[in-house]
Amino acid sequence: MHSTISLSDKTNYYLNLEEKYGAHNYHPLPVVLKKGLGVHLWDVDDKQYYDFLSGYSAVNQGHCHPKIVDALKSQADILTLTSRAFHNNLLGEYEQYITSYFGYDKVLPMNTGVEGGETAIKLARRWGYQVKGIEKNNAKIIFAEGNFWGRTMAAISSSTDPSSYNNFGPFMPGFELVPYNDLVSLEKAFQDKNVAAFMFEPIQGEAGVVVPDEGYIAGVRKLCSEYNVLMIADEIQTGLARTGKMLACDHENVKPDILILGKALSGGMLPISAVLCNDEIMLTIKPGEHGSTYGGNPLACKVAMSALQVLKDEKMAENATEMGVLFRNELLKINSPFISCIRGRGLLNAIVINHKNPDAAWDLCMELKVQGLLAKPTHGDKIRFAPPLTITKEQILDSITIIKQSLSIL
Ligand code: IF1
Repeated sequence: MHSTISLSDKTNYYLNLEEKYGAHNYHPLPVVLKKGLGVHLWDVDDKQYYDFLSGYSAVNQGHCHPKIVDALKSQADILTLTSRAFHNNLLGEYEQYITSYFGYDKVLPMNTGVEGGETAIKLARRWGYQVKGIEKNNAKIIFAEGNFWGRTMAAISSSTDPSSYNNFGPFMPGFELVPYNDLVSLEKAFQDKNVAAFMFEPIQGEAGVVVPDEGYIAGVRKLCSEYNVLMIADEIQTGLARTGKMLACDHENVKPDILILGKALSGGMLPISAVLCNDEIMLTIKPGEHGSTYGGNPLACKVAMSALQVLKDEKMAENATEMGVLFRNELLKINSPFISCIRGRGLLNAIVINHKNPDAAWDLCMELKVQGLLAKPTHGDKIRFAPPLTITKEQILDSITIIKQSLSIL
């Protein structure tokens, strides 16, 4: 498709199966992985790679973390799903664990990240009607341009990316957009009394790791409090130690009204998401008004507690801070004319490629793959670098050597 490279027969066998029998809703790098451990992945030809994507930040704890695998395996033998028609002996303990971990009254467990977003919006609308006193069906939710929170109809209804929403209409009403990192526009939008919530990412992931100005998150908090609008932080990608703090909002000592978690909440084991907030918001939803077959299942509860405990025990936020600084500094030292920008926080980083060849970012990722490092281009010219948070100094320096060598093909 882009540059021509030779792939093994084995690799081609798997690519052809997917091409023939799977929906064509992705354009992956042509590598077929069969094993992972820590920061490493192995393909079907036993070639080893550094993983610089971490399953889009779902495997912050590293691949197949032994403690999380243990939690999964041991619980799988005992009980995996009851549905919420009955109680299970792990749900309450998990709810107690995660609410005290993050300091909220209550949690609502779901599965995928996008379901967490949907849940947050339902809570905000309900709160808008019952607590704030917005007239029936008039509630508005504000989003930031460039947002990404998933692929459901509601999620694409707030999207400004045509490849997300084009030809999927009609869309969800009651959503409005403001520019990201712009408090003046946000305050303007808040003049409308029907605004129930502002939902945003403390760092925009899909947009290409867009880090807002210092003070933005605290500014959002201030405006939300001032105008009685709920602050909803989507920390599905930025959360759980990725940016060097347990939550990206912690960088500005801010507590959102509604916190959405996903991805690394399971360390890559199974889809687990959670929405946290206090009683005034959470208790507006009554029995029968929201839920999910798998939400709060005992297997997920056990895995999530283990995944969260591992983050703390192994000081992964601290390591993300240190390794992130080292990584960006070493990248800067390469001093490549083709890297026009290096940005990020902790181990959520991206570079912007500046090259006359529009396929340069893809070609670079293909060369990185040859050299033993996996990363994926996004929006044509950006490459995200987000290894598991367990990465060591030695491994960072080794990765930098690979990146430096790979840049020489451009
Ligand atoms: C795909 C990017 C990452 C998210 C935030 C909610 C969700 C996501 C901030 C939904 C999901 C994904 C999904 C993945 C690609 C991806 C992504 F490339 F789009 F930007 F992570 F970097 N909020 N992010 O980033 O969570 O329902 O998927 O569990 O292939 O769509 P989900």
